[in-house]
Amino acid sequence: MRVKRYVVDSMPDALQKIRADLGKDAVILNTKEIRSGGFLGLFGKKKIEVIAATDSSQPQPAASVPASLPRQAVSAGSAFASHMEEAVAVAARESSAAPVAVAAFGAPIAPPPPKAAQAAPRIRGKDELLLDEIKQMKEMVARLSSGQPNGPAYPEPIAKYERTLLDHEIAPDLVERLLQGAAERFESETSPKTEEFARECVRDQLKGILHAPGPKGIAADTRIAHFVGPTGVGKTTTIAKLAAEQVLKHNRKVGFITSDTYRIAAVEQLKTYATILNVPLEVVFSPQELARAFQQLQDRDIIFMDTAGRNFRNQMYVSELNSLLQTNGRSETYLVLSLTSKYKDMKAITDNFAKFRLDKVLFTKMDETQSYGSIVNLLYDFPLRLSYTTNGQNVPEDIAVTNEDRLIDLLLEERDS
Ligand SMILES: Nc1nc2c(ncn2[C@@H]2O[C@H](COP(=O)(O)OP(=O)(O)O)[C@@H](O)[C@H]2O)c(=O)[nH]1
Ligand SMILES: [Mg+2]
Repeated sequence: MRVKRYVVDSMPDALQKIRADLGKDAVILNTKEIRSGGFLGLFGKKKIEVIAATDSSQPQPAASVPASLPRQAVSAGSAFASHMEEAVAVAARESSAAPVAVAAFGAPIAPPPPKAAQAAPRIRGKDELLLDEIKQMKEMVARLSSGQPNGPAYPEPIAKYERTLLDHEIAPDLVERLLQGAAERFESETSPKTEEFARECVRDQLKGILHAPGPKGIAADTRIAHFVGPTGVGKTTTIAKLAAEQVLKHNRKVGFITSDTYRIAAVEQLKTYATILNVPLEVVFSPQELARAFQQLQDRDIIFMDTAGRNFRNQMYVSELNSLLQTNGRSETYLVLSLTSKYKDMKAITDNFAKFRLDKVLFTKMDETQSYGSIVNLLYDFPLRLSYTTNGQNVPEDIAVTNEDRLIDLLLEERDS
C-alpha cells in the first residue's frame, strides 16, 4: 500500500498527478481545503489537499480518466478500486464538514468515519482477498483519522519513520508505540536534536523488541534441533543448510529424523540431502517409533528433526506434533515461518504453538519480499528468540544468523514507494 499527499490548486490537477504517481487503481482517501503561505495561515492562497492511496507498490501505467469524474472516483480500474471508491466516498461525504486533525504522513485528515462509512458490509459475497484489501484500507483510514488534534504526533525527524515502518507492515499500533517511545527520548534528552539522534532513538526502540540475550544459532551443545512450521516454508531446505554447516564447518556428527511421512516426496527430499552429506536418516511414523530412531542415532552429536508441515491453524495437529518433540535441556525447537506469509496467519500459527515449547523463530524467504515488519510484530507478540534468516534456495549458503543491526537498517531505510 502506498499513500501520498498532494497539495494542488484544483481537483483535476490532483487527479492527473495521482494517476501519474500511483496509477489508475489509486483511490482518494480524503480531500480538504487548506491555505498555503500567508500569515499564520491567514491570507494564504486557497489550495486543496488530497490524500490518495494505491494497494500496489509498483506504479502502474496511467489510464486516461476524465477530470469530470466525482472527486472520490479516481478510476474504476479494478474491483478493489471501485469498491473502495464507494466506501471512501461515503467516508469523505460524512466527514467533510468536521474539524481537521493532523496525523500520519503529516497530512491533515478528518475524524474517524461513522459506522455507515465502513466498507465491509457493502461488498458481501466478494472473495477473501478483496475483503482483506478493504480491511487494510479501512485500518489505514482509521489510523489516519486517529491523529491528535493539535499538530503532528511526533517531532519531525521522528515522524518521517512512521511511513517507512508502516510500509514494512509493522502493525500500526506498534508503530505508534515505537515512535512515541522514540519521541519521548528525543525530546527529553539534552543531545542535539539531529536527524542522527532521531534515528538512534527509533533504532533503540526496535532493538528493544528484536534483541534477546543468549545465542541465536545452534549452540555447540545442542543435541536435538526440531523444526516445525507450515507446509512449504522451507523447513527441509533449512535443515539441509544448517546440517551442512554442522558437518563441514564444525565437524559434528549429524543425524536426521523425519516424521514427515505424509508426502513421499518429503522423505525423498531429505534422503537426497542425507546422501549428499553422508548423514544417516531415520523415518518415524508415530511417536512410539521415536525411541528406536534415537537409539539408532545415539552416536550422533546433533540430530535435526524434520516434521510435516500441516495446517497448524488446527490445534489437533499441533498437539500431535508436540508429542514428537523432545523437551530435555539440550534440545531446542525452531518455529520456521516464511516472510512471504501474512502476519495474521503467522500469528495464528504461533499462537497455537505457543502453548507448547518453542524456543526460537527462523524466518525464510527474505529474498522474496521487501517487507520485514512481521519479524518485529512477531517478536513483540511472542517471547521467542530470533535465530536464522534464509534468503534463497541455495544449499548450504543462503542462510545466516539474523543480524539485528542490519535488520534494523533495512527497516529504517526509506523505500521508494
Ligand atoms: N526463495 C526462497 N525459497 C526458499 C527458501 N527456503 C526454501 N525455499 C524454497 O521453498 C520451497 C519449499 O521448501 P521446503 O524445504 O520443501 O519446505 P517445507 O515444506 O517447509 O519442508 C522449496 O522450493 C525451497 O527451495 C528461501 O530462503 N528463499
Ligand atoms: Mg519438508
